[in-house]
Amino acid sequence: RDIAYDPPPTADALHVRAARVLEGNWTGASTVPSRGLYPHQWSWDSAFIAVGLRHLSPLRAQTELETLLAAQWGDGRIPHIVFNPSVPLDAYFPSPDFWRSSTAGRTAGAPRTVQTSGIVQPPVHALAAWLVHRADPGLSRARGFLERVHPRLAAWHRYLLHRRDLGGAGLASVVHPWEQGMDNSPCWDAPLARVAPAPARSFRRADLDHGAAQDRPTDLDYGRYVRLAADYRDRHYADGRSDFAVEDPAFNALLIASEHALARIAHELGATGTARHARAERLTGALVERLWDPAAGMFLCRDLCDGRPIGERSVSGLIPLLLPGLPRDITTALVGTLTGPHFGLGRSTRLVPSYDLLGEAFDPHRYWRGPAWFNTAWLVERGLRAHGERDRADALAEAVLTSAAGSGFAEYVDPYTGAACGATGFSWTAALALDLLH
Ligand code: 9WN
Repeated sequence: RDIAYDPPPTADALHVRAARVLEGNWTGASTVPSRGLYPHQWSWDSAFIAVGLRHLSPLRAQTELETLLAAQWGDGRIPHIVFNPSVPLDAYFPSPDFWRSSTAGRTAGAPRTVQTSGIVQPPVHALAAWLVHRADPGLSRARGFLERVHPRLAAWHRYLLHRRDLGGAGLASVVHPWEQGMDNSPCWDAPLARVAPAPARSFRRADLDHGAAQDRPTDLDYGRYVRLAADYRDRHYADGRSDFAVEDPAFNALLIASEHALARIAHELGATGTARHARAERLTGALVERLWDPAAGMFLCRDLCDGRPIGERSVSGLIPLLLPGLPRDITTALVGTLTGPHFGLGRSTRLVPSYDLLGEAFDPHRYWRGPAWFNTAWLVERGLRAHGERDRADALAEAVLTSAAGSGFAEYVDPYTGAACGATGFSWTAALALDLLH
């Protein structure tokens, strides 16, 4: 046997197992994050999933993104959930009858034929579309993939940069914790405290049928999520004043990374892309100006209701490391924070915890209040690599692979032990592990 042609057995096994997870979660036109807990299509999940799927089937990866983009609203927003009509209403809460997109969202241009939520999730899509194109440019060109997705991605960014510039400084704001994607992060505790929760008896949580209550957000969190979403729906999803409005570092860093990707897409389609790159640089300046905190050595969220920074350290504040145009002193400080006592990477933790190990609210098992997630690890890995931190990037990539395999592709893991939390067979965990294998 010529060992040069024989991949290492563990890598091979992981590849096959990850592919099996994605196969099992594929519905024919898109992938569910997890069969039990999340039986519909989620926006940023699909972007991460497409990044991994491109190694298995560039066609499926393109389809994943195109299915999501087909549910885009007339005002440009990409909804955070696209509902599968064949799934029973009580399988996930809030269901389509809560969001009522086709009626309450009519003035904002919600689609008529597909039911969606009315809020958004982080804009990873243009970055994903570019990576998917690069995996098989021949197929992409033959199918006109970029020609078709480009106008939709451009409208999505326009929506975020105009309708969601609630702070007036150029950055996009989120108006619900689900929009930022890290639902119960301690960053939201102070802004959410102002929101009167909807009564617990007015809704039924379906998530507790699948996930352990101690790993999930609390009932009080849910009461507030429901109140904010219902108020937004009752305003017909019009953007403007809101009881919850936050400028978040990860959300904006992903928008900037996607703006750079959109410039490359435009260039591939024959335009120069220069204006978009320039805008991405301007946004990077605004991100630093508004959200960088030199004393914390990381980016912090800004609460637009009182205009003040939120003094909680979340992994969100490390994700801007992804950006090529950050000043050197900032990237150095970010790496210091990542590997220092608050996040412990390479010392007490092997993956990046979602929240400050020393923070009062830290809980190694409760969702976004401490556990390590694979999408954030993948983003930080790219950031480390982009800034020349090769050894640290290699170690993090290796930790993603071993933790993904060892946890059965868990949704999230204990940041110290790597023990599985939440769902297993989770799509973005499998997809991003696959990406790091390549
Ligand atoms: C609400 C699907 C989504 C992820 C989010 C994660 C979780 C939903 C929920 O699951 O949120 O959108 O019901 O808890 O927090 O990041 O996109 O995987």
